[in-house]
Amino acid sequence: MSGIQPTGIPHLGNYLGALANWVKLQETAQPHDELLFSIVGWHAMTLPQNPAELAQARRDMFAVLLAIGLDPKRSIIFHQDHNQDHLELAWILDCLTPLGKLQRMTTWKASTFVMSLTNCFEPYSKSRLVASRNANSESEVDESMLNAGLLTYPILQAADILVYRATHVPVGDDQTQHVELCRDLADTFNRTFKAKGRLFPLPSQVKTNSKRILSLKDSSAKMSKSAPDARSRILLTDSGVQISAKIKAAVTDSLSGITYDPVERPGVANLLTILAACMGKEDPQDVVPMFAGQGFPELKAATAEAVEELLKGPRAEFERLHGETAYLEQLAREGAERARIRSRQTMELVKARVGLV
Ligand code: AQP
Repeated sequence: MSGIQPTGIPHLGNYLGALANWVKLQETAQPHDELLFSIVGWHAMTLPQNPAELAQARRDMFAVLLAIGLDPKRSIIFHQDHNQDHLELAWILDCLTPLGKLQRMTTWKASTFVMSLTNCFEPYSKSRLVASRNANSESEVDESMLNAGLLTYPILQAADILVYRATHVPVGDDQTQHVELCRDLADTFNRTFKAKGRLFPLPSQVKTNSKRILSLKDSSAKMSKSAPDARSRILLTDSGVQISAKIKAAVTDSLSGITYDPVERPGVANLLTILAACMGKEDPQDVVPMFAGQGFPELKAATAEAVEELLKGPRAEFERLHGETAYLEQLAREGAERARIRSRQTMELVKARVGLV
């Protein structure tokens, strides 16, 4: 089970960090494995959203998931907000979660600081983004001003997983703490309502080798859908010309030559990471020898070409699919129904255990 927020067209970071792995999992799964991939609209609401843009982003995201190769015959692809069981379980888990546990989440702790987006030296966190949008200053923010969803969304994430009694969660390192919380909540539920034995398996995080892709404009931040500068990210739907222009304008440094040094030369390291990932190489060091005696123009040209090669198939498929509204809606309905059949079984057992029959 994994999910992605409909907060815009996915970017290269989402693709290399998550979506490409989902497709790999689908290709390598055993016939009895069940795969669920969700577009998590309720999570998107933790940030202020324009309703028309959110509606469009939900539709686009569904088309993107098909365009990259997820197959609705093999995987259950659905909108989280089409299945109320997530919310019902989230409430029950809310009532089992000490407030202190949520306040210790690093994503929440980051929300007590306000930094301007251009100056922030850590990857964007939602909380910081909200805080900086709302307060527009660099002072400490009063956490009582932040919306409650920012505090409790890790519980909703746990419910997204546990409502299907999922066993494996393919997510990046930034989600380790949330998967730990999910395991804790599963264990707490199992121990609190143990009359008929353990109900929830403790899900494991499936770690991938994929690297964080950084913003093309600010190497101290990750590439992000919500970052204000559109030139900081490459979208899955960008044309070859747009890809070249964005990479040409990507930040590098004032040193000469090409070396891989993520600490001293994060901008160059980011381009090498992107190039290596697009060429199917795990270690960015492996592509450094390609640029012996060369400089940034050659690195940028090779990176743009590799990105275009990687994205042109999904882009063409997205263009073909995204106007097929009735077809996409039909698939979304079917996906949600398949998801509900599974979650309903869990919720019947949950409700019987807690006494809400
Ligand atoms: N820059 C990145 N590099 C590698 N992986 C990334 N992911 C996100 N950004 C990068 C991974 O993509 C998956 C889906 O992300 P999400 O949309 O659910 O949430 P996010 O991490 O908050 O992604 P964004 O793009 O930054 O969205 P916004 O701006 O809306 O918050 C996750 O597995 C994530 O690790």
